[in-house]
Amino acid sequence: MYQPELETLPREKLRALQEERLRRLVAYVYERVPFYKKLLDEAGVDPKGIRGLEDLPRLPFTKKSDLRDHYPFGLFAVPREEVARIHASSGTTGKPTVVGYTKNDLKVFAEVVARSLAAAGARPGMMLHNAYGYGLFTGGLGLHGGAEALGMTVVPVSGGMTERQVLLIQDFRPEVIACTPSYAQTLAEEFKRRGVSPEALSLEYAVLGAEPWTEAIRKQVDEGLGVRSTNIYGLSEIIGPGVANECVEERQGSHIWEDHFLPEVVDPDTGEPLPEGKVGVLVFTTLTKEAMPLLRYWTGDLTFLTYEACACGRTHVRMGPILGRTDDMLIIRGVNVYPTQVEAILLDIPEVAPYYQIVVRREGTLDEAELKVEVTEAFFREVGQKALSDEVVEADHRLHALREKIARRIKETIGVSFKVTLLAPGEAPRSEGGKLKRVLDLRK
Ligand code: ADP
Ligand code: K
Ligand code: ZN
Repeated sequence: MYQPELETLPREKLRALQEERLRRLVAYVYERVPFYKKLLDEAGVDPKGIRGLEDLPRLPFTKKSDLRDHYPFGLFAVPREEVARIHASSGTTGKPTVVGYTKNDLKVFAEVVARSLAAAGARPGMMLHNAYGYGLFTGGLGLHGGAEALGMTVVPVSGGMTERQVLLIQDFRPEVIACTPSYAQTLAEEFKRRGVSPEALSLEYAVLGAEPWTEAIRKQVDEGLGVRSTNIYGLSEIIGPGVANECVEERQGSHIWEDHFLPEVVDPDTGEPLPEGKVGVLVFTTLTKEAMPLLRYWTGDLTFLTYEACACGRTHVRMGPILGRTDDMLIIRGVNVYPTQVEAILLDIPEVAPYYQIVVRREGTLDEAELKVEVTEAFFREVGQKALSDEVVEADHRLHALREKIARRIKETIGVSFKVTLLAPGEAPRSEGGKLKRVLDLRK
C-alpha cells in the first residue's frame, strides 16, 4: 500500500474525517463559487447547518451541463493565477468540460494514482509503460504523476503507434502497463501476431480503465500479455483516473479513495440515495479539491457500492464495474440497452471473441439493432471457411447455430431482437490507442 494508514483507516475514523471535510467544503464553495452560493440558497441550505453525512441528501446535485454552462473557468474556486494545471475531458459525448487543479490538487492527484498503482501490484522501482494519451486528457499525465510519486520508472509513451509500443515493451522490459482495456487487447493481438509469447514478455500487471470493460476482455488481456490486470476508474471532473482501483489480490470491485472522493449511488430517475448493493448512478462529492470542488457530481455512470470488508485489508468502499453510462444508453424499440450488457452475454459463448460492434439504424419507424461479433480463431479454423458472409453462415450448420444462439441469448436477456452478423477474426474495430467506440448509432 502507498498510504497504509489512510487506506486501512477504520470506518468510524474515515467517517469522522469525511464529515469534517464535508463541513469545510460546503462553507468553502458557498463563499467562493457564486454558482454554489445561488444553488445552496435556492435549496435552502445554510452551510452552518451541515453536520455530517446524513445531511448529504439535502445538498443539490451538480451536472455536467453546469460545467458546460460555466465554460471555461466559471466554477473555479480560486483565482486563475492559483490554478497550476488545466485539463479537459475528451468530449466523448459533446463539448469538452474544463477542469483545473491547484498545486495541492496535483499532489492529491499523484497520491491517489500512486495508491491505485500500488493496489494494482506496482512497486517502487518497477517500470511503467504508460500508454494513456498525454495532453488535455487526464489519463497520461495522471498516471505519470502517480507513478513518479510511487517511485517507479515512467516511460511516457502515450497512445497509438502500436509498432513502437511493442518494440519498447520488448526492449525496455517494463513490469507494468497502463492503457485502455481495448488498447491492451490490440497490444495482446499484436504480440500474438508476431509470435511473441506472454511468457517472453516482462509485463506482470496491467492497469486498465477509461472505458467500460468486462471479464471477457480481462481474460483475453491477462492471457495475451501474461499479466494480472486491474480496473482503474476516474473522471476528469472529480480528478482524473485514480478515483478508485481494484486491489490485485482480490479483484472484487474497485476501492474508492473515499477520504478524498465521497461516493453515493442514487436512483437515476428520482435522485434518492439507494441502499448498498443496488445499481444506480454514481455521485461524488470532492472532499479536498481546491481549484474546482464539486458537490454531489452526477457522473452518469451506473454501478453499485459494497462496504463489506475486503481481504486485502483496505477499508475503503468498493464499487462494482461500470455497467454503463447513462449517456451511452441506447433506447432500442423503447428498451434501455447498455453495450456492456451485450458484451456480458458474449462472455458465456466460447465460440466468439471479445471484439464486437453494435450498429443501430432506423428502418422506417422501427429501430433495427445489429450486433457484429467476431468468432474466435480456433472456431474459425474449425469450420474451415475462408470468409464469413451471410450466405456462408446460412449454409454452414455450425455457424448458423452459433448465430441463432447469440440472437436468442440477447433476446432472452435484454428483451430486444438483434440481427447478429458473424465476423471473421480481425474484422471488428480495434483500438488504436485511446477509448474504443463500440456503438454506431446511425439514427442521430
Ligand atoms: P469523457 O467523458 O470525455 O470520456 P473522461 O476521460 O473524464 O472524459 O471520462 C470519464 C468517464 O470514462 C467516466 O465517467 C466513465 O464513464 C468512463 N470510465 C473511466 N474509467 C472507467 C472504468 N474503469 N470503467 C468504465 N468506465 C470508465
Ligand atoms: K468515456
Ligand atoms: Zn481490496
